[in-house]
Amino acid sequence: MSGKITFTMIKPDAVADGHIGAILGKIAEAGFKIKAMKLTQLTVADAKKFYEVHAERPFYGELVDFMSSGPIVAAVLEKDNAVEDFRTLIGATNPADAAEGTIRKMFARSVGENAVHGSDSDENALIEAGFHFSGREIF
Ligand code: ABT
Ligand code: MG
Repeated sequence: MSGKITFTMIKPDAVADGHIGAILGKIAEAGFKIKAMKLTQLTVADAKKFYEVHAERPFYGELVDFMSSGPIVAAVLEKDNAVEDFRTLIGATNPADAAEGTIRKMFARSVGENAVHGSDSDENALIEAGFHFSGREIF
């Protein structure tokens, strides 16, 4: 059993496609508690910083443009084993490879516009939560 916190974003594609409510429903149904949440938009600088680890990858430019293209929902979620269980719930990065019933299988457009983000480690969950929320916005 690992940490209790993960960080998620409902990405611009899923917000534009009207899936906020359905995705939050899946998240609640899976037993995650919402600790912080807001509708916001990443600037180009925010998106570059958030995805810095991918700076050398060929898809970085498109990724930054996409992630800053429209509003997102940012949220901090709590559950036992949060990081791993949330990544199971969202499914593989490429929706074509994602299991039936996962959020990406149901709502993602493509590998580059894949509906949701989930932190990939306990350490990154805390960094990402701190990137979007101050202490008094996390309950
Ligand atoms: P994130 O939750 O967005 O971090 O996705 P995930 O951890 O599942 O996958 P990674 B490898 O971190 O992908 C980051 C973003 O880059 C996009 N991407 C990835 C591509 O567009 N092409 C690719 O070939 C790969 C490997 C998918 C992710 N984001 N979006 N949107
Ligand atoms: Mg990732």
